[in-house]
Amino acid sequence: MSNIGTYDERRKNFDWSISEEELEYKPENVINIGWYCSDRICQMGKADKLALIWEGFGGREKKYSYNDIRLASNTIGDFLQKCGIKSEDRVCIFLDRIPELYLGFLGILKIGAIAQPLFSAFGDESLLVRLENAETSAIITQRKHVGKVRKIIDKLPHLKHVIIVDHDGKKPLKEREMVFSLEEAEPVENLKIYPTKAESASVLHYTSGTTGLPKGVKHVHYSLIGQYLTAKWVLDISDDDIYWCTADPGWVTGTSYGIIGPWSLGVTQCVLDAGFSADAWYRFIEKHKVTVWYSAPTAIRSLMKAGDEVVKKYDLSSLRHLVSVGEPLNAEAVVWSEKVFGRPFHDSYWQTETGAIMISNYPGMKIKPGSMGKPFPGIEATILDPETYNPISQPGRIGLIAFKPGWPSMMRTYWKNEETYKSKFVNGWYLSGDRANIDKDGYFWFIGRDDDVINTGGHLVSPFEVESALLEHEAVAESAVVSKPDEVNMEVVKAFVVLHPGHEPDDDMELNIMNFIRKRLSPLAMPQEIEYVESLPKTRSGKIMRRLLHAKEWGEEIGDTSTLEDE
Ligand code: 6R9
Repeated sequence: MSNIGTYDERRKNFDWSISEEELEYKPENVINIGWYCSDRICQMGKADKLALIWEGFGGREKKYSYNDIRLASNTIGDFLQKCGIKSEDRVCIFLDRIPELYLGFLGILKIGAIAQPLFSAFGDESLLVRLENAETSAIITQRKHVGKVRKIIDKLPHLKHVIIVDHDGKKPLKEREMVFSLEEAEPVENLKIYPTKAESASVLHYTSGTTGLPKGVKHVHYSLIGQYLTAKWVLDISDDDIYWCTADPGWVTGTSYGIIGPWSLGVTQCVLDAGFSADAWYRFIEKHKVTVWYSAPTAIRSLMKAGDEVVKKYDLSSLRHLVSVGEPLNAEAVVWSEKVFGRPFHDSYWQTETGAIMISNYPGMKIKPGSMGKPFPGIEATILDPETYNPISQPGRIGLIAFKPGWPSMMRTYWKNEETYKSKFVNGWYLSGDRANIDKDGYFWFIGRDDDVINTGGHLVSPFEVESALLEHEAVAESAVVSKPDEVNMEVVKAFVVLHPGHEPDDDMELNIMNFIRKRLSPLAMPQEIEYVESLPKTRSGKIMRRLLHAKEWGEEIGDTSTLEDE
């Protein structure tokens, strides 16, 4: 029997107090995610149980019990406090998926500070705008990433500490830099846990929109109530599972379900900090006997591409439940996974802003391949008419996905951007910014985004950010960025570029521009193709008509061009 039992029954009798009671939380009490994910599990008699099995490049392995993660997070929290970090200060984690990322996350929360995880492949410009906006006090990083911090530190007066976790003690430290080694530090047995309440800020995740700078999505400690129960009912995690979430905690899936969900349930989880290959992933599942696997469509499509033969080389019989998130999960991928793993991938839909899974396919519920499933019990979801913002009652009609506000893990605001936060609510609904329809059985079918944000391999990229970075390249006069179709990543970034006179549109220039973006922003934001054009289509008011370029790439109808400048 699955944890959720029968979906329809759960929906009928749902109250978030189910989660509060299981977590022994009473309104107005202290609620600290760092404590819930380590100390509480130890107090429940599971101190010696494995919390983390970590594997790095070349098969290097480390294991941590719940008592180990309790002590390690105490030790990091204590160190931060001694540096002068106080409650609500922002502490950025800029690390590869090494144990310090996971343990540091808990340590930051334990002292009441706000964790700001950032993807370690980010370039200096991506890092700068996010640290500037959050007025971050400290950054925890590695030797190999510290160069990016050094490049921008003069522009960051709030950043008082650059903490390097793997310093070899040889190279001299620069201004504001300091060394912390988890292995060498004296373990701190007793740390005073900061008495955070339901509405105390916990995590700040940055997400990209069509326009403007990335937005800092503010979450609070009460989000645990949602993350715990969704991990239990959707991912179906139980005590003796071995759980693997393939997402990086630089993104919300990697924190909500790569740290908080599984550890608040006291389960053993695995982390693989190595590059992707089908063999490496299957070997990892076989070796650690992974039972529950949370991954993403791009990874699944890459595994499909690697073929069925490679699957047969490994014993994957431990796998019990498979779930996917981040982008549309095509029906073929569901059918394929059923064929080769004997289990279908269950699609789940949610956002950085929602903090936890909103729509999903549940264990025991009939899956319609290609559909996202149904709203989580306790979540009221609808499709709104894009003109009137009223719910659409006819099955199959496309509209905007919207949710009735009030679930525990909902963002509380965009950092220093209350106006944009408010603009997300209309007629008492939260607008997701995605389009879908609902069939006659209540299943949601994803159609697309309602903005220009590019979802490449499950990662959101802002065309505006890439266009702005392109303009900083000396050869680029104008640019427009759209997505183009891609077999594995669904879509990738494509840039249209007008060069300044005197610059040649040759292969060298293309590579040069691509690398410029990769270094400044990230490998994800790097255009996979650059097309040189004489001019860009613009509206009479001078705005670039991305819609036209997008339609051309996707072979779609161009639609209304009546505001085009050249007509
Ligand atoms: C958790 C996460 C959110 C956006 C979301 C939507 C897309 C997520 C999806 C999906 C189709 C799914 N998305 N899950 N699209 N099917 N099952 O991914 O958060 O990085 O904020 O992205 O991703 O467009 O609005 P985030």
